[in-house]
Amino acid sequence: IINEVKQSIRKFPDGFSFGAATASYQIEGAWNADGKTETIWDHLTHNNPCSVKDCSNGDIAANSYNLFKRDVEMIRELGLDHYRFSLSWTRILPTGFPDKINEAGVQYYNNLINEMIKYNIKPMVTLYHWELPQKLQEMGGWANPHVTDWFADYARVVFEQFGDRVKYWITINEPYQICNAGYGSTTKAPQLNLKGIADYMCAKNLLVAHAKTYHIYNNEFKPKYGGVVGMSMSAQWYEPESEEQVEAANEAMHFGIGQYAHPIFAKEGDFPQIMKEKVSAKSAAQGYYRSRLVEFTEEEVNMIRGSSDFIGLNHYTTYLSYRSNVTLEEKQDSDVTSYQPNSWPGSASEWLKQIPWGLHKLLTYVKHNYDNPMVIITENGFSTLSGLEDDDRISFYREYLNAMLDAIEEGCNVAGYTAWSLMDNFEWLEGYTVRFGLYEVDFTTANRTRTPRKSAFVYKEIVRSRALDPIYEPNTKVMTID
Ligand code: PNW
Repeated sequence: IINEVKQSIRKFPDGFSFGAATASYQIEGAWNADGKTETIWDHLTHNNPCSVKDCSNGDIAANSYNLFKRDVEMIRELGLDHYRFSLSWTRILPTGFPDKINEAGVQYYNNLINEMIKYNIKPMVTLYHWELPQKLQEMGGWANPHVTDWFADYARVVFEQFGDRVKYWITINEPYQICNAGYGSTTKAPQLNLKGIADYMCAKNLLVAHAKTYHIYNNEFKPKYGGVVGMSMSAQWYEPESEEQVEAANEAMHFGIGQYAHPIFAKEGDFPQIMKEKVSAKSAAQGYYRSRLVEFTEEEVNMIRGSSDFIGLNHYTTYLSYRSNVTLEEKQDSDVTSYQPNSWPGSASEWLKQIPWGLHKLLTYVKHNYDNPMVIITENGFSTLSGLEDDDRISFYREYLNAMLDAIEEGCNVAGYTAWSLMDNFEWLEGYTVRFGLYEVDFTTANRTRTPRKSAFVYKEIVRSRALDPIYEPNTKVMTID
């Protein structure tokens, strides 16, 4: 039997890039060190602390601001090709604007990048993983159209400082969480809770900001540095509950990944037609004088269309969808309900069920709807409670990687895979109650000791062998750098 298994071991394509990801607020700590100023997540956790499950915050987090050398050591232990991390806007620009560049903040990221380059690890840098400068929020944040220039100016500073060494850029992480959650609900900063209004203003401005940034890089930096720029989309899969519900699930996709991917990757650009129609009709019926969906000008449609070299997919889970009669009072513009059956295998997070075939279907959807773009899976991972024996996480990674290989064999253009996360971190409103790390972090000790979980050893073997051995059992005694 073992021989049969060994013969069926699947290989990853040549040149495929393996990595792991983190985000600045979730790991760095040092929230006000060396000139850094307040962001919307500092503001939320300090002013509304118990909207976080354990009333915790990211003031210290995993203390990566001081422990970045250990982080790079972990990346070397795992043998990763790339490491995806994000920059804190106010660490670099304390006013939010380029009038004052904070040398200490720039130095921190230079130290981290240089340490990675020294060991041949490719930096994949996210400019914005949810930490808007608080002062910019007070001026409306992503709902203020001027944010498109604030963001583009920040991006230009970043390209000037780090562009010589960073070849993979992600402008923005998960617009859906920024706008729909942060502006349309209270589940992310700035907890504005203006669903159907502020989330759509945010969506428009964010896409324009992204496109301006893409064109700045393309015109001014790409000729000398030759890197690529994309965006990371929250990309969950919506499966029809039955054969009759194909249209409903399709609508859920358009209101999910489509809201942000369609304007960039679809041939015709712009928000999906179904979104434009539904929001416009509902707005009229509700007594608004114009559609709550803030529409793009033709010039903006053209500027946004094609403004990415690759699509970053943050994929975790799958939902079942069916058509439902949503009333005008419900403030929901899609006429679809989505849910996860209790029978689906769960994780430590209520929303995260393990459905690997959802990734296969998602990649197929992206290939068909967006003209087979280059895909980088920029996040995929599983939550547990603390503890080093994480067989559930191991099976999650194996099965999702297997589903990804199904898609690649069918011609999906997937160039890289990034595990979320390198280490345990501040999980937003879940605080430190759930863990996503390949490495466990001990948040009770001052030195935030990092210890590899069993999944770290298995992932390391996958990366080393460039293959998926379904029965490999690691020796978890010693982690080494090979
Ligand atoms: C991502 N969902 O957020 C973020 O990019 C990370 O910062 C975060 O730590 C990680 O996933 C785990 O939560 C998501 O509801 C939040 O499907 C919600 C969903 C997906 C991703």
